[in-house]
Amino acid sequence: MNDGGQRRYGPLGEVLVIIPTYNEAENIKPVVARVRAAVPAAHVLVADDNSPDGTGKFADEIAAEDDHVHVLHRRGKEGLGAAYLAGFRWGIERGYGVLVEMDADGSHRPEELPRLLTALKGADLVLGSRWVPGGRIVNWPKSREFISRGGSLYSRVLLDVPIRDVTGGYRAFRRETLEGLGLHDVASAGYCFQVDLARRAVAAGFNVVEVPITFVEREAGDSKMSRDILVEALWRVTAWGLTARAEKAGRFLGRAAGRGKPRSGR
Ligand SMILES: Nc1nc2c(ncn2[C@@H]2O[C@H](COP(=O)(O)OP(=O)(O)OP(=O)(O)O)[C@@H](O)[C@H]2O)c(=O)[nH]1
Ligand SMILES: [Mg+2]
Repeated sequence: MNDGGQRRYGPLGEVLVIIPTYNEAENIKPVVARVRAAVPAAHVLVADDNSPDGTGKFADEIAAEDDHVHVLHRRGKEGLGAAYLAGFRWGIERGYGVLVEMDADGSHRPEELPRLLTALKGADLVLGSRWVPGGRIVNWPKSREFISRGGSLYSRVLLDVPIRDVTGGYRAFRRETLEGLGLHDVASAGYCFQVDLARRAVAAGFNVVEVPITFVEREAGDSKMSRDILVEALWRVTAWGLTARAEKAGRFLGRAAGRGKPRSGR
């Protein structure tokens, strides 16, 4: 994307893997164990929205036995975006150098995390990507693939971001990158949160690198994907795209009007 090759990057610092959960009782223990095995030095923060199925309690049980595991109990279901924002704040306050986004359902394989972290040594933000060469999806119905590919294409064209997988949620951020995204006014609740962060990173001039991943469909628990989430993504992405275009046109017209004016002064 940007020319990251010219930049010098500092050491990564401590890694916090943030896992947002809503009703992931069957998945939470296996996924945390896999993260701890894949990157033993990393810490894990489970951001649970008071799941009725007891996910938060299972997370507490893991945390009681492992000082690298932490739990953020939230009041109720407020969407993926809000859970990540709270998790980022938690991690930044405690001085972590790298903040990772990962789903609880095993779709984002913890065993691939070392590759994302290696790429982050020379980047501001690393995206695990299904739609770059080497990226794969396993057991995904055609309908989901169509929505995901379509959503990425729509966002890429409308928002003018040179990213193949704009909607993916397996990501590693340097803390300085998150601090440079102006997160205080992020309002996206559902999956368009990921598109929002990607477009902010590109607009801020950060070096965003896509690394191929194998995305595996969840085997246990229920999807939280809903019509509301898709509708929110569609209207927000469209509104961002149209606003950016209107601003561009405004700047162009402003410059053209300036050129038409008689010169003042000499
Ligand atoms: N804290 C919190 N986590 C959420 C919320 N909605 C979804 N999640 C979590 O976000 C991650 C992604 O959600 P999924 O339901 O797997 O979404 P998906 O991958 O598009 O759908 P699947 O096909 O079911 O895998 C999972 O870890 C969910 O438990 C929410 O409102 N709050
Ligand atoms: Mg999932």
